[in-house]
Amino acid sequence: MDYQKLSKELSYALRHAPHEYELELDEQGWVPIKQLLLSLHEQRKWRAVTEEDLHTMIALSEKKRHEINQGKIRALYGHSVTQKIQKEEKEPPAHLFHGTPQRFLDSILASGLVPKGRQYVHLSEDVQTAQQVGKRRDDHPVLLRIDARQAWQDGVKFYHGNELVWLADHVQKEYISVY
Ligand code: HQG
Repeated sequence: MDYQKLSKELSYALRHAPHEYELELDEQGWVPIKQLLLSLHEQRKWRAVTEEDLHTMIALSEKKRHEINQGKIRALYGHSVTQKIQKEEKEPPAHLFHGTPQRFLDSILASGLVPKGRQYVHLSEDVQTAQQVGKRRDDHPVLLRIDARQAWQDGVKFYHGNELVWLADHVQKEYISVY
C-alpha cells in the first residue's frame, strides 16, 4: 500500500472535492469512515483499503494532516470547499511564522496574509515548519513573523489546525514582519 498516495487522495477528497467521492462533510469536516471506504473501493487501486490502513497512513505521515475519531475521519486543515469548516478558536503563542515565496512578499506587506484558494490563512508554530511550507514553492522562501499575541489581544481570531499549524481568517499587515 502506498500510504503517501493514499494520504494525497484523502487530502483531495476531504479538503477540496468531497462531492466527487459522494461524501458530505459535517460542520467540522468529518465524514463517516465507512462511506469513505465504500467510495475508495470503487477505484481499482484502493479496492483493498481498510480502516486499519487509514490509521497506518496517519501514523506514518510526517505531518498530521488527518484525524480519526469515533468512526469518522477529517482533514485538519487546508480546506477549499465552499462550505466553511468550523475550527476551534484558540489563543495562539506569542509569535507564529509563515513561509512564502519571495515573489509574494510585496503583496503580503501591502495587504496582509489572505487565504487565497483556501478557507483560512495557514501559519506555522515554528520557524522550521514555516521554512518547509515556503520551500514548496521557492528554494529560498521569505520567513514572516506574526505578532500573534498582539493580534489576538486586538481581537483577531486564531484557530487550531494541528500541533504545528495554526489558522486565521486574515492577518493584517501591522502584525507581520520579515523574520
Ligand atoms: C500567499 C500545506 C500574495 C501565501 C502547507 C501562500 C501548509 C499571498 C499562498 C498548507 C497573500 C497560498 C497551506 C497576499 C497570502 N498576496 N500572496 N496578500 N496572502 N499569500 O498553499 O500557507 O503539505 O493556500 O503566502 O505545508 O502555502 O498540503 O497556503 O504562499 O501547511 O498538508 O498565498 O498546505 O500543507 O498558498 O500552505 P496555500 P500555504 P500540506
